[in-house]
Amino acid sequence: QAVTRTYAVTGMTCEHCVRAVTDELAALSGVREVRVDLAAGTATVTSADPLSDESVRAALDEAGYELGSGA
Ligand code: 9UX
Repeated sequence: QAVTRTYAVTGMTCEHCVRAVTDELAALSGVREVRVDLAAGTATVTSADPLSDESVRAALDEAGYELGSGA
């Protein structure tokens, strides 16, 4: 039973950012699919189990971006 959630991501401004965010989130345990929308500033993640906000925040921070509020 996969879980899909959309996160607001602050700081993405180009396609390289999209790649960096996608790769970091894809590396999290249990993640099956990541779709990043540059224009919307969001990342939609499908995972086997719900991800903790802390792990998502840490992954984004690792890539140089921030977990925003909302979305
Ligand atoms: Mo280029 Mo996207 O520095 O941050 S990777 S704008």
